[in-house]
Amino acid sequence: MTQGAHRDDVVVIGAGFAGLYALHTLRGLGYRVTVVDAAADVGGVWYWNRYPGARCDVESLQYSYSFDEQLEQEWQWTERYAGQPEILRYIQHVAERFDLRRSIRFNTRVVSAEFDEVRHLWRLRTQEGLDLEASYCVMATGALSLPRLPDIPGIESFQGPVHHTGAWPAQGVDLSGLRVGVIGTGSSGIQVIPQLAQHAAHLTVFQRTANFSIPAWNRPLAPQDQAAFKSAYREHRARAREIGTLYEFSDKGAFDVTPMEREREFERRWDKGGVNFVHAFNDLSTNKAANDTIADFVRARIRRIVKDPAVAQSLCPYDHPLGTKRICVDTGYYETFIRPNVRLVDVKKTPIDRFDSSGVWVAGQHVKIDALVCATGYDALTGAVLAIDIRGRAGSRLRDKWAQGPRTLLGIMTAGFPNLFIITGAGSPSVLVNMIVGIEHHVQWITDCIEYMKASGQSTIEPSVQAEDRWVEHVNAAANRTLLPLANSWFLGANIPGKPRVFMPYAAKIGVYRRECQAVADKGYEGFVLVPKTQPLQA
Ligand code: N01
Repeated sequence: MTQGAHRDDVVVIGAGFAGLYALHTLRGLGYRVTVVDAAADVGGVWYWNRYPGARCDVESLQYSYSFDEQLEQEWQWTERYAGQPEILRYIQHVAERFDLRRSIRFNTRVVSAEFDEVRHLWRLRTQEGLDLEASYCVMATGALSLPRLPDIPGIESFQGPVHHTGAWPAQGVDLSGLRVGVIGTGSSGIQVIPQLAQHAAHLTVFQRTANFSIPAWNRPLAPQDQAAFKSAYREHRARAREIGTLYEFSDKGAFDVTPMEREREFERRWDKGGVNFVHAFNDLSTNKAANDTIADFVRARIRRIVKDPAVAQSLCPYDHPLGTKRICVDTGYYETFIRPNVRLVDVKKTPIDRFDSSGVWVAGQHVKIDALVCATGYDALTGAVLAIDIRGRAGSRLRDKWAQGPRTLLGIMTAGFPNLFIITGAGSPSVLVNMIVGIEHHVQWITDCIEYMKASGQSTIEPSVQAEDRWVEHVNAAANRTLLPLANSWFLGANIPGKPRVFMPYAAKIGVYRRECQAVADKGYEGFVLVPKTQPLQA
């Protein structure tokens, strides 16, 4: 053992939904587990995303753990879509209820992880100088957890406060009465902009790409509705394991009905609110002409809300099919642009030249701002994994291996990096489905795998290169059957200059994917190379 290293069976990086459930499950089976997290407490993305308006767009009764029926029944959600404070309270409640904090080291950032081929274990180093060792390393690092600030010339010279939505100060930020600039109109921007507009003296929104957004129509949850849903929780959860989120899927194509019927269906779903809107017909994600009908409907709605034709035109997305960038769900987003204290700057037409100490230069004009909010997104799916210097067999670096894009088998493991598991990573449905459904599935699969390893006397497991290659092809083929690769989205890494353009999540129904994972396990981890305890690891 490294001098002073802390030794466990499993080390888990991240104390969000994934890390906490992994800890609860593995510790419950008698494994020694340590969780490390850079934050001061549990919560993961819900710890960091405290910006005003932060809210989940999966309904709260579905965006919750299913592993404990008592927890499920006792926790009372107050709104249709829970806000960040309520979700964080829920996660804190789970940590207390299952006594999880005692196994978590907070304020601890892992900087490197190296596989020791002689001792068959992972050696981890933290920024604080702590050494950890474990037979298994579980990356519960989150798909959207490495915030990205815009690299606009001069931004470092701006003298006012700069806040990224994904690293919002825990004590909150008072922007009332200030001239505020906000960059970014993805899900975070669309949520924070209406809130900022209410408090700022003036708000300038710098939009690079217009996005499609659907009203949430959030509301308090009626006790009888909550009770009714909970009385059928087992059926709802079983269905969610098949389809992700309990949307109302249609068995009709957009052109199987008359234009009037189609319009009525879009209206009905718009009036109900939320992501369910995009499932109005079964070919909207695969047929561009069908997609045009729903995109036209949303553009007409934008024009109906925003009367200024030039502003409305800028807010209308034309450069990607609806749903190929993650659909946004809002509360009063388009209405915000009617306010007299809000100005939209379309930076595709009038690019940001540079920042200076007191504001932004746009097309030769100076826009004075006192504070800047960056809702500029994340180095998604691979960013937080590769932020750690991970070295596998023969000292090979994961950053080098993934230089042309992530390569995994089932999205869970990668060849050459034995006993390293990734939760909801690239190559799994991940961000395309309800994250908690995906997390619970992965934790269960990983736990079963570790139990199998123990029962059968195995020391290491990793994918074979051939099986991994087949899986990568399979994931690409699934994406190519949809319209998803048509947008310059973070799904493809398009938001990060130099990031390889590879569609990262697996665009299959979670039920299909679960069966694929189960089949692999049932066949004794087919496609994986297992090395028994007595045998040295082959190079
Ligand atoms: O990030 P994004 P996000 N100059 O990458 C713009 C989840 N989430 O934090 O599109 C100007 O989507 C960028 O422009 P463009 C959800 O999965 C969920 O909003 O690259 N603009 C874009 O408009 C979501 O999809 C919830 O041209 C720049 C924006 O910044 C994911 O997190 C809430 C720029 C970034 O949008 C990420 O969402 C919040 C620059 N230099 C988040 N750089 C809910 O559950 C970037 N942009 C509701």
